[in-house]
Amino acid sequence: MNDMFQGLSIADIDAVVRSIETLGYGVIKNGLSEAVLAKTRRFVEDRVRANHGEYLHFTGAKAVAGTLLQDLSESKNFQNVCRLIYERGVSPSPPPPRFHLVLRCLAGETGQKHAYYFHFDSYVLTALAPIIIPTEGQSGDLILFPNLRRIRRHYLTNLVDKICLDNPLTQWALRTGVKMGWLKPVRLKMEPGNIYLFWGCRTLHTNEPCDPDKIRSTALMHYADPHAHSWLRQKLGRA
Ligand SMILES: O=C(O)CCC(=O)C(=O)O
Ligand SMILES: [Fe+2]
Repeated sequence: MNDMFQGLSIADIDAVVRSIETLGYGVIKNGLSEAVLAKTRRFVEDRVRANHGEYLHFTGAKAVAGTLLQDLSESKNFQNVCRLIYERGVSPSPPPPRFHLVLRCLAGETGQKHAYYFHFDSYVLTALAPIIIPTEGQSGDLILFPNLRRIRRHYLTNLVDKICLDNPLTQWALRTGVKMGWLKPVRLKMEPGNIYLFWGCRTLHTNEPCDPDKIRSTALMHYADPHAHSWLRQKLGRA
């Protein structure tokens, strides 16, 4: 069968899960072909140019059609890899391999506002494929404080965490701590072609800025929402 993603052996999957647990992230090296990267790069460059060189993001399968997010999310091999990582790392009963897809394009002055926003993802596993990473000036590294908390079983505890984190004072303290070197996150200089994986809902993370005249673009596949059926969340109508 013609699948754009090669898949991994069980030993490779185990190594990725071990790496996520110990280093805080795992890498699938050279999992993407240059052709698939090139068409996604073109997609990003065209859209950013049309947006006068400013920040953009695309969410959902329709919005990212024609990019590697479509190819990867439809790849049976990639779906299997995520399911197996989840099974080994979290529980033997993974949800169906459906992804929340986001393509981010940091650029221009507006791009600066989308850096240093520390957060936990709402999904368990985050797979990140860098599309364009600046090679000069600030590279916009991904920074991680891995596995800080457990998966929140209840949406309410997740919400309390969010309120504690999502305010100017906490964000300022984290940003300052990182810039001054008082806090020592894991820092990833990402390379297009690789796929980076981490427990998004357990790992406090953000990206650093890049220079305003450069594009930094990342494709994100978020897998397994632990609060998909939360009554409270539905009532509050929150993401
Ligand atoms: O673009 C990145 O490097 C990370 C983005 C991220 O964490 C997110 O969108 O949830
Ligand atoms: Fe995130």
